[in-house]
Amino acid sequence: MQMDLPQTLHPLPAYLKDLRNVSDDNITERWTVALSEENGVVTPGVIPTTYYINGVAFTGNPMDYQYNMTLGVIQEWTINDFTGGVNHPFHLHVNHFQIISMGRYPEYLGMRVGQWRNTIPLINSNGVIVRFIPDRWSGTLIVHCHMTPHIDLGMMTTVQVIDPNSNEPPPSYPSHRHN
Ligand SMILES: [Cu+2]
Repeated sequence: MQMDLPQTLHPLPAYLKDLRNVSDDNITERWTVALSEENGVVTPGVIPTTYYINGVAFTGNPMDYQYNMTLGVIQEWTINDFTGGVNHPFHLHVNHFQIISMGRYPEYLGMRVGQWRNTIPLINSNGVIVRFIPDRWSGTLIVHCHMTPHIDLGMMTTVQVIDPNSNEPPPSYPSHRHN
């Protein structure tokens, strides 16, 4: 059997623009994420009983969100891992993100700056930076460590994507964790 192989790679979907060189002035929505355990106390050799995202162990209430995003607006998330160095594969639902900085490790498990992923390993890394544009879908989505036992210990949270053009009235959000 003979078949023609493609000579060029398929282009990225239009919504996956290269966001590496976007100037700071054009980034209006930023979120800093801190992963921690046992209220910031790391005890070597001791398995934590609680993990936190920005000081909160997931309550189970999807309305207990931590961050608002606007549909179609560039997001920049800086992720810092203050846990004891276990791999926490940080996972975002719905949208892929582009890796802007890998933090401590320039490359890890084949992941490197410029790639689009929906999960990035955090090995006690600080200053991991990702960017993405929430595309098409608005509503509540979850962000969590992809180690399932860590979700059970609290390492999950929810964020919101708000559609500024929606005719729906905005849901009544709790006011205490708006960014
Ligand atoms: Cu984890």
